[in-house]
Amino acid sequence: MATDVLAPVDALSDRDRILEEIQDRVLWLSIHMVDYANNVRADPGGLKVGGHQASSASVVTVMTYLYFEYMKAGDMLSVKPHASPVFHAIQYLLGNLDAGYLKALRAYNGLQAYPSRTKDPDGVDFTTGSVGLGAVAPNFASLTKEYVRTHLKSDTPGGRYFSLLGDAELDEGAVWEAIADPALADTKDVVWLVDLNRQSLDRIIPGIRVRCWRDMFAANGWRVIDAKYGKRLQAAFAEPNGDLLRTSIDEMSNNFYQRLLRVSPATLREWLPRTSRYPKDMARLISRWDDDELQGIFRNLGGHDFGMLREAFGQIDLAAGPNVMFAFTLKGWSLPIVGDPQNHSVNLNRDQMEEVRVALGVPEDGASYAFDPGSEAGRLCRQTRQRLGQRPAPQVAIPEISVPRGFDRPYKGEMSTQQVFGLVLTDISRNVPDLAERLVTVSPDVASSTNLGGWINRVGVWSRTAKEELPPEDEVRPLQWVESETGQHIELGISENNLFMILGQLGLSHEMNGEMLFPIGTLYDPFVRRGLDAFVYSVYAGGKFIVVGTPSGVTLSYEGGSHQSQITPSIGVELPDLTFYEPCFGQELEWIILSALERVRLREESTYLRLTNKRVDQGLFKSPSEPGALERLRQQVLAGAYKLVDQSQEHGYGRGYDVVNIMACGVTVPEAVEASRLLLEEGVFANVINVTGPGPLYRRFQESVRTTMREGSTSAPFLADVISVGDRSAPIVTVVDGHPHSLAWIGAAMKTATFPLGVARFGQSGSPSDLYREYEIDVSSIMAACYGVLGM
Ligand SMILES: Cc1ncc(C[n+]2csc(CCOP(=O)(O)OP(=O)(O)O)c2C)c(N)n1
Ligand SMILES: [Mg+2]
Repeated sequence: MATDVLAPVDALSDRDRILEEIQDRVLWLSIHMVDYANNVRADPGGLKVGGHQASSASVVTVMTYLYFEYMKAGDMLSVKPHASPVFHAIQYLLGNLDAGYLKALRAYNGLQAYPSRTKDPDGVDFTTGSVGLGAVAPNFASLTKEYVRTHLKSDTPGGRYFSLLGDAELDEGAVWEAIADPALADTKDVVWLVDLNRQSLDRIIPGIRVRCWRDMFAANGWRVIDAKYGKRLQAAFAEPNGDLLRTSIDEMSNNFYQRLLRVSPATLREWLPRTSRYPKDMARLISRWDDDELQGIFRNLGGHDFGMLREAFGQIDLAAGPNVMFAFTLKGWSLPIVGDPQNHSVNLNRDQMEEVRVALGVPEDGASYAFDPGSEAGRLCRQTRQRLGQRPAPQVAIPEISVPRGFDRPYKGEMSTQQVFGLVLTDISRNVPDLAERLVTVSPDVASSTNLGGWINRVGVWSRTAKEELPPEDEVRPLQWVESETGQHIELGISENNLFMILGQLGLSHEMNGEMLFPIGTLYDPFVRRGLDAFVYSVYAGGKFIVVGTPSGVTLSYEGGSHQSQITPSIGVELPDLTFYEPCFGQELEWIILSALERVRLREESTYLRLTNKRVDQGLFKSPSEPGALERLRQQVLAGAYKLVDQSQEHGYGRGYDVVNIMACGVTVPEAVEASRLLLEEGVFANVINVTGPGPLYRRFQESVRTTMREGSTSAPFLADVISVGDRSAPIVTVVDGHPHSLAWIGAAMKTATFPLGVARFGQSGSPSDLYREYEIDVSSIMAACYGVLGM
């Protein structure tokens, strides 16, 4: 059993030596993975595979330090997109990744180009790729854990959240939107590590940026820590006249410093004195080091020095609030491409690879790149794996919550879907306690105007700070804003990016904390565009949530073109792992919300609901009394469409009659019903199909296409359950308060002539009827389109 007794690696100098050995191997593995993918693996297409050796090299020291010394079990790390090889290299050394994957970076079924929670095999904590988003995800994950802790009182592991980000990621507005949001201000267990290599993709980052960033973090309450100079450089500063070297390095531009990284030792010796006010003293100072020593000292930045990193990590104070460390590094550290301003996509050639392999003491190709288990490095790898636990973590069981299919509540009179949304939330809080206790709503300063008021009055607003006592007020306000640790609404500042980021992390609580949450976010529908990249990020990363865009379309009328959404239906239909609905009636929406919550529970999909503040006559919805028929209708609503007006059934018509199918979505359904009534007077039979969910409907079409491609035919043609055989060749008019393109495909799916109506120009202020007329989604336009498509 002797091998299981792990000798402690205590003495710091020994430890640093072992860390350096591991770091060198991590560096080798990272660049080897990129090299193999580009230069060794068969590439039939001849297309560049890509990968980032220089970006990886700049973080190998920090990541080695994190994993092999600092991190504890339960800690989570977001790794900057271009350092994915470093993450996988470490997982390989820890025994969490098979050696075969070292040859499969960017390969089909291999390792993804950028770290992916859902697609990589070795337990990525945070998906990254779109710069600035993965960087802030840990802050939202930390907030989520805090929410879980205060509500479910569960034993979620008390991990810390690290974000290792590229310095140019700080150019992204998403970063500052997150940092500035009051909801995130006091997240305590968050540490950002900025890989300050002072290079981005195209250029060297101007020095002024770094000074501004530090101030901006500090102004937002962050503790700012520097790992600027390594211990060797610090020792050099401590020499007589050493402060001359410090002043020179501090004052030289980033461009100048980077250039000096690439010059010969002789040139370095010649140019360094020129940067000093006391050139002779500087020349004397540096003359005490030989060429190798001088170059080593000049390059010895804090982010590549374990001693300095240990000291900087020691300054982290999690009780004080979020921490940020600026780790000064070199892009392409230890590689021949170091400091090259264009090194972002440059990879080493064969000779350079070989040179680096020898310099790093790596066994010849073909041998295992793992450490001998009996070696010191091998032992530290094993200790580290025991400390951090295995990856990926085992899956958590789905909670047994019985989500009802409906509430049997009648919807009467004139109601809007936005109003019904509020009622359904209240019904859940009254009737389904297991579900309600895990339901959390979020809104970027539009909670009341998106109808969350009733829910908020019931459940309160989440706040972790003690409430200030105010003098009593007589007036009873419709929206009571009671803040407490048990509130279930999280209010954000106006940032749609933050909304989608938090939805993604709340929506991953099941996987991250072992406690499922049912997150529902609301925002004005046009501003889905504003948060779109974060929306895509959160869905791609595997978050499961519901987002409600309301109000929507030109129906928002008086608010004008800047607030009227138009392209959002297309976003809803096209985003994978998302189901998009735009129902018209209360009963439909109730069924849809409950089914969306069930799909969150089953970890199947997220849902996007496009709602409206326009009230429509609920009497137009006919609820069958027979339970079987009612359930069939519910299924059709969820599957995306059902027939609301069936002229064949109501009035009968035979062959040769003028029949048209109007497929209408959301608020346009009553217009379509009225057009149908008027058309009947003219002898035209216009059925009305209520498209409740363009998303699932399009998916059904795709499924029928795929089945036909695979099997030559489908058992039932597309929409056979909704449009009967006799009506299948009838022409179609589609109507949506959004871009007509979003439903235009239905003609191809039905193989029949189709006129798509919708809003294809920017909107403007006016009453709904003014605008419906202007954008031709009113009753007369629908009638005209029916005549047109019938060729009348
Ligand atoms: C939103 C977004 N825009 C652009 C890119 C393309 N891009 C990839 S890396 C990069 C520069 C990154 O620089 P930095 O964060 O400093 O990382 P480094 O390569 O220096 O490690 C850019 C612009 C991207 N991935 N995401
Ligand atoms: Mg950089």
